[in-house]
Amino acid sequence: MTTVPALNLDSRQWMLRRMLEIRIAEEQIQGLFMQNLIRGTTHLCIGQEACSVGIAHALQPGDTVTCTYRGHGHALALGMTMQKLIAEMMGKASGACKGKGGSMHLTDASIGLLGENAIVGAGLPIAVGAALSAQVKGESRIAVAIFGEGATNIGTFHEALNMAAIWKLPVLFICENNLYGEYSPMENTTPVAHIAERATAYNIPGVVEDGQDAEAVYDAVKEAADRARYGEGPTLLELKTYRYRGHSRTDTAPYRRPGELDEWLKRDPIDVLARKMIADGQLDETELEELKQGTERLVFDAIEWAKAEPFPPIESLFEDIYA
Ligand SMILES: Cc1ncc(C[n+]2csc(CCOP(=O)(O)OP(=O)(O)O)c2C)c(N)n1
Ligand SMILES: [Mg+2]
Repeated sequence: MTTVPALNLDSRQWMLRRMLEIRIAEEQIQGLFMQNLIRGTTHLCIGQEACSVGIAHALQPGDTVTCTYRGHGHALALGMTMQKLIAEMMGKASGACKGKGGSMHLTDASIGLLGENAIVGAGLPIAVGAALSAQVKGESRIAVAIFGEGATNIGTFHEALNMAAIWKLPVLFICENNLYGEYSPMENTTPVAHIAERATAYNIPGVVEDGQDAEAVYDAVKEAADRARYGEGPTLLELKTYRYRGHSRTDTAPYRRPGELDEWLKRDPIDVLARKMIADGQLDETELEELKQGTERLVFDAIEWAKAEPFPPIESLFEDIYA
């Protein structure tokens, strides 16, 4: 981890807004799930918002992203509208996937989101394929695969890194290391302390970065993205982060170490950026409060709108499928 250069005011404001949108949307999504207005399951990324905005801000139009079921924040950061996101969660026809994908399958090619994926590790080979197509077609776009540290114990992780390394594909492998895979702490499942060390096996750069600092994330992703775009191949980037909530649904995470959550709360990603902006005279407490209230309105409006939207007709089950 190195000293992080400050981004310009527009970038900071964008990242702060988007992090607040993600945080408030996720909190409301949990409430909608408890009311049974969202069916199935949800995996919240509260606490990991700096990863979403830092990554998205470093990408260019045309770049593609695959991520996991814990991807609501990535979808919003890449530009999915709050309406499309909430409607999809609630299974409504106006959702991002016409109500047929739900929380774990958000997809929107128009913003480069090739999809969340419920199968651990499955997004990595898809990103390798997207990167290979860019290389074959001579296009300057890059592909990004975002996954958890648990996914690095899956075969697809190793196959994807190997293939990307030998072909020098323009792909970034970004691991959001939130210390837990479902209910297991990383040290019970993984023999290395830093996921980035696994890059050595594939002779590609392995970088560890602070996942709670949006500017640090941006900086690390930008550097790796530049390398990929200039034909220098893939990078494995590990973002050290933490999920405040349980793995999914109603998991209250009783398996955490005592005091661990409180330690991470001291470096909350929204506070980290807001404090820097306040220190630099770019924001004051009143403006921050107004920003929070404005964001709450945006989320509440989207929820009220989505509640009134229709479910897809039953015949639509047979649309948008391959046979
Ligand atoms: C191939 C496969 N194996 C197991 C599961 C069950 N499963 C769902 S999430 C998860 C943990 C993944 O942890 P991590 O990669 O760290 O991501 P996080 O949930 O922490 O973001 C597991 C084992 C699955 N969905 N897919
Ligand atoms: Mg994890």
